Amino acid sequence: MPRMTAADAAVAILRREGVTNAFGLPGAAINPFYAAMRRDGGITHTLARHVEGASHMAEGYTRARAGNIGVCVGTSGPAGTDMITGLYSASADSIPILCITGQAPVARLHKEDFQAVDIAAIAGPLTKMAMTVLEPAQVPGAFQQAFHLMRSGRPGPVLIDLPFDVQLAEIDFDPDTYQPLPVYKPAASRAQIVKALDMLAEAERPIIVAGGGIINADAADLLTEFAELTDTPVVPTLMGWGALPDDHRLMAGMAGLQTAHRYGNATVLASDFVLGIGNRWANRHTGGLATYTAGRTFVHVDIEPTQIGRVFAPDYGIVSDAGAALRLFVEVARERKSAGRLADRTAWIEECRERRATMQRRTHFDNVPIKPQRVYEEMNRAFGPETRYVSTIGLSQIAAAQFLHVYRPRHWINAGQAGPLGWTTPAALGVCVADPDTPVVALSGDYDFQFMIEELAVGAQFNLPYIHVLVNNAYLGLIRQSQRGFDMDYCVQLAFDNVNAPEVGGYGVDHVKVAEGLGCKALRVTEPGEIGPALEEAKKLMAEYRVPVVVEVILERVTNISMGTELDNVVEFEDLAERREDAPTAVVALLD
Ligand SMILES: Cc1ncc(C[n+]2csc(CCOP(=O)(O)OP(=O)(O)O)c2C)c(N)n1
Ligand SMILES: [Mg+2]
Repeated sequence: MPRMTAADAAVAILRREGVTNAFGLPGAAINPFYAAMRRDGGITHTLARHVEGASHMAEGYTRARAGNIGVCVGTSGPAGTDMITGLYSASADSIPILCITGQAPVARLHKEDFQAVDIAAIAGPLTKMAMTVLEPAQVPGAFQQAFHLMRSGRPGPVLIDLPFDVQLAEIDFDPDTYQPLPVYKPAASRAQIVKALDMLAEAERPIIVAGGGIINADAADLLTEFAELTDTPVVPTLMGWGALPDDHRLMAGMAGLQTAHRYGNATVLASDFVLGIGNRWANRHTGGLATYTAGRTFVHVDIEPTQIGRVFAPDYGIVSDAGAALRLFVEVARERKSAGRLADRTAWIEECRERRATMQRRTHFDNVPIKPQRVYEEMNRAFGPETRYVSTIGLSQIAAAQFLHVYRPRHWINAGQAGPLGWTTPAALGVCVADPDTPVVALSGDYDFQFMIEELAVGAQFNLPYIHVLVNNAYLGLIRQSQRGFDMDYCVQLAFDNVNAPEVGGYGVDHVKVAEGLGCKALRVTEPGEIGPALEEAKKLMAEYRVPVVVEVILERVTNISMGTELDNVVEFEDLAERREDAPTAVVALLD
């Protein structure tokens, strides 16, 4: 039997489970694992500049491609606690990442050793398994189980904590005969799908709410086929955005309190039946449940049995992987179609499309300082359907969801539930590592950008080029807007006179200088007409220098973005589009 250190066995298992990349930073307590990675030579390591950054890089890496599992590695103590935010955003969005930490030697765990912290206990509620491996011979089983859990059922992260002496201990392990454990994914029965389709057939105004579970199951094509077969309009959730292309005739718009379209909400409110697939009825999607559910019948398909009924009781629940359910939905719908048993939905589809063509928000403003809406209009012009967008939270992200267009699954990469500021830059870098051939465009507000700004140096060091659109209002904009309810503007200002950069006009941080200092390229624009040319210039700079390129757009300080507390009371703050020229990049042209 081959003998090797437990750390060597761990690395051998990573390789056999398909891992080719890791994100992290070493420390004394994890050096044996780094030594094993070095001996193996098959894992490309990206050195983060902040350990939280490594965890978000791992998330970006997983989210970019079906089957990927991002691995982040850190030492004992603060490295593990830094990665807790990544474990939270991964678990909240059902994203598998494997977090590996070093730990004090087993015999010293109880002695308050240097950087000994009970990271497994801290990570417990955020992971599918969090384990400090105390016996070297358990290391292979812990890793094998980790991959089984991350891939089974509702995907999510795992933490494995390896004491220093456990990593170094020699064990018997045969990598050649190692085999991944089977993956468990519940699948709907035909009877369940028939029943759901019978309920859909009885409806007059049905919609599908398409969640991130469809993206996780790599089942966007099946969703599209099913929607087309049954002529059912689709409302993607924020995590499901891209499952159906934005220019598809059945795309009905997103619904919700913030990241939503006016026509999306109106269509949900007009519907009488909702088939939710791989979604979790997030509160920013539903708003008040009385409004959301009144007069509608609900079927909920989810891979996790305890998700059915968690937020409200559906009329019918099916426990299934989204892909397995959709395969059967397509099969039964095909049979019904050829038997001429599917309802004619022409009038309902036309009604939804009409809403899309009349209920648009205005994007075309010529104001200086620039209004944010105009930035997204210019981005729609500059970036094609192949673009992958990455964002996290803020007015910037909310407006992006209202105005940008997404055409493919995994092309809107967003920390939907947790929304940690600082997520965007490292996640974008993880996406670049996962797919160097697809253009990546990150979007941040100034505050999100300043969290984890140092990770730009990782992009410069490892030649991970992407465009980072930075919309700068020198405000914690989303929080400023929500403070209107308290009649205050308190502790949310980021503006100051920068003694080194009078040219930023009181907007505080000179992001261009910082980005350049970190080895990136950066441009700043202050007039709407400059945005388009700057984005084109950024593409050239990115190709020439192979580093992240920041395009900072100086916005007007105060712009309120549409939002509300119920689907039927979203407040509009700006003029609505009345003519085509008001929303020139809208996918469906405004009816004249
Ligand atoms: C780690 C963390 N702390 C606090 C928040 C709360 N928060 C959400 S958005 C926001 C302000 C974001 O400002 P900015 O990035 O400039 O975007 P803007 O809203 O101005 O477009 C804050 C503080 C958060 N999401 N994450
Ligand atoms: Mg801001």
